[in-house]
Amino acid sequence: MLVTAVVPTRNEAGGIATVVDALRPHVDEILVVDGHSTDDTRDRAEEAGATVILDNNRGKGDAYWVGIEKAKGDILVFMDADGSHNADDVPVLLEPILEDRADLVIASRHKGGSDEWEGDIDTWLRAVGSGFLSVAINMRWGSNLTDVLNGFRAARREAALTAGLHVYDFDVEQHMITQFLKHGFRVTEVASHEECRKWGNSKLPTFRKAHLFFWRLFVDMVTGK
Ligand SMILES: Nc1nc2c(ncn2[C@@H]2O[C@H](COP(=O)(O)OP(=O)(O)OP(=O)(O)O)[C@@H](O)[C@H]2O)c(=O)[nH]1
Ligand SMILES: [Mg+2]
Repeated sequence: MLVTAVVPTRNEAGGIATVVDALRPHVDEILVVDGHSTDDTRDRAEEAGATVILDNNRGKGDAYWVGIEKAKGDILVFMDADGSHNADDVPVLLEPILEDRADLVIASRHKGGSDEWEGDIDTWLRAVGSGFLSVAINMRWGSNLTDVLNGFRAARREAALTAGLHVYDFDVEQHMITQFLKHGFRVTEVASHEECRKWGNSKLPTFRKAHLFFWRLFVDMVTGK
């Protein structure tokens, strides 16, 4: 089975080469899906050996869908480009899919911990919001998830294409899970430790975008596939 890493980037020149280097031993293809960065992200990624493509400039969710469509791999690994995810955990993410126990595997910070949680009110709000969304999704679809907003995950590409994604923004993480569950695919979690962003700036203004996640939960709950 071929494995493609899908790495969404927007202005991550500071560390994209490090991320590509770290992923290389674990995957067959590295697809950097760039959101029209204004720094040297694309050049740095290409120099490091990644295949670089542009998304449609609509947000992280857009990058995910472009990556799903363009990837050559049978399994996709989604990993952020800010140094917060540990590429050495990729084999742990892949295992449930390779053993045919899951179609989507989420790296859980509740099982592996997160340095980001030792932060300010902003990170506290994220943790509480993520917990609420996880509980709501579990109650609605009978799943047993703890970290539905974590971007570090692996998916069977065929299942991702069947499930489909209809969102363009940061609500893509929870939406991917609800789409898989709606289509009867198996979603599970493994432990993975998250570190704080190591370079560049956050693209997610927590307070300004908080409504996005709750609105998406509502829409996904009341609509069909
Ligand atoms: N292609 C694309 N990538 C994006 C976009 N917005 C964010 N990203 C990337 O998505 C990943 C996650 O973004 P982050 O800003 O780290 O979001 P976060 O992890 O929720 O927040 P922090 O880690 O606190 O900064 C990073 O690799 C970003 O570069 C976008 O609009 N398009
Ligand atoms: Mg991040």
